[in-house]
Amino acid sequence: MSIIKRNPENPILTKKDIPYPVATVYNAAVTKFDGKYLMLFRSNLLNGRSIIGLAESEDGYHFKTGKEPFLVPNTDGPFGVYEEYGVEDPRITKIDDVYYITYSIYSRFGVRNALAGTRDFESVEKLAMITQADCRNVVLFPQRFNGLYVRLDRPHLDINPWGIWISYSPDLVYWGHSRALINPVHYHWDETKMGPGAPPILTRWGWINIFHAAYSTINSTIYRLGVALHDKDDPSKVLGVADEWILEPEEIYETTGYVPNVVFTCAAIPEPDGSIKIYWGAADSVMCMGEAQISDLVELCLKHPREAL
Ligand code: BMA
Repeated sequence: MSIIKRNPENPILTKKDIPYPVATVYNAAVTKFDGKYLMLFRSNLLNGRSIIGLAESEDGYHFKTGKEPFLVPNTDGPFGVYEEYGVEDPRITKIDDVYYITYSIYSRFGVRNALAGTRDFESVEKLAMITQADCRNVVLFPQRFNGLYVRLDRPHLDINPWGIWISYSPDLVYWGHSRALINPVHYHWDETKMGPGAPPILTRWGWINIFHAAYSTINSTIYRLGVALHDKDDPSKVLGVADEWILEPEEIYETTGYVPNVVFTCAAIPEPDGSIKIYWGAADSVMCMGEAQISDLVELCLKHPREAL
């Protein structure tokens, strides 16, 4: 039996639900705000470039979309230069009273990552561009460690398959002390590349890091989800990386679409009963979700681990 139980109503959000013209709805951030679930989802416009829309839900399963997009590329200033080709794959982390949004920005200069902030999901302020090219998948931890903010990300390398790194910052803008934490394993389901997925979630066993990884076959590249556990007080200590994936493309809405054979996450929400809601984009076309037990994910990391590096 699969460790993640798919919602029988999947896909939970598609382009048909969006009141403005888009080709896709996927790779969404989700957070709890004011007693509701708020989702920021990526959509390709009909010219192929991406914007970010807003949806909300009472129960985490049924989402209603806002009338207008929430975050779109700037057309001038420094953000305008680097967002020219679109804004993609948001993640939300609440730190103190601010909901921080990290997202990928594309331009002729490559892909890098930006940071925005909101307190109310009505207005949003773009704060800084926080990586150079080429890097993607920045997720923030929701607290400071020894006074420093911490993030996971995924730089692009020439001489090694791409893996998960950690960095530190005094102010969320300037980042350093970077080091590699989890690398793809040769001839394994994550061998082509991997990257952070949902912002890390604190459990009594440590931080759960739900990531994505890709495996290239002669036919296509398959994106699956995996899980790792990091030490509560020092997230650079990886306590275990589950050897097996936790989700792979199986349903028709995951195996066919804009990019077939993709499940890709930017969000997971822990619930008080020990379950976790995991949200994923399927085939770069629609939004899906499913549920798991946090203790099962932790057990998988600790019982059948593989080497982190
Ligand atoms: C990655 C990113 C994701 C996308 C995935 C599958 O490299 O571009 O946004 O979901 O590929 O196409």
